Amino acid sequence: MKLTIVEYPDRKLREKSKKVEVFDEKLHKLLDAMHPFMIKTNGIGLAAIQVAYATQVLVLNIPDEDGEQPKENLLEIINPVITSKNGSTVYQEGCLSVPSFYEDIQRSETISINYQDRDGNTKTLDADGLLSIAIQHEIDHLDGILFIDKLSYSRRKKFEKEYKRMLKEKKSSK
Ligand code: QAP
Ligand code: CO
Repeated sequence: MKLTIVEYPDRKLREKSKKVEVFDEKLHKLLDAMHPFMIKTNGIGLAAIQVAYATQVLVLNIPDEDGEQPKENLLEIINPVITSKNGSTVYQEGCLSVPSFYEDIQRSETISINYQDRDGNTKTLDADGLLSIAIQHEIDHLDGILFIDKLSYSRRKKFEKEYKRMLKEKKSSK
């Protein structure tokens, strides 16, 4: 299964992802392709819509203290629902779909979620730190929301200018 990244300003990223109803081979193939794709592209989190599949599927692999991303730490999250959130934290976020741009974003510090695993089993997870931030970032993707949507008006304008220049340079170097 060959995957390609969908990049801003592609309108595909604004689609609302559909709930997974069948936990079959097709889903497993998608999950099995998303993880190596995420690692290869230097990601720590990836939503299916970022590779053009509008389904509520996320993979997350938060680096450990040594910066490694062993497969044992891989989290596959399907149909997530946030059941509680607490506190507030700021982190400099990026996104594979918005390459080379990073900005401070405010989110809840801790969250609890309900979700399903690849076999449809229901799970709960309490997350804090970078995992909590990453899950919130990825769940936003399922609703068609990008981290740049959370910037102030002036920072968003600065982003649009920088990003457009970057896209132009990319094109002219092709
Ligand atoms: C979402 O982001 C996230 O610009 C995952 O050139 C971000 O994996 C969760 C990436 C911050 C928590 C905190 C971005 C790779 C990867 C780039 C990513 C780039 C190459 C972003
Ligand atoms: Co993202």
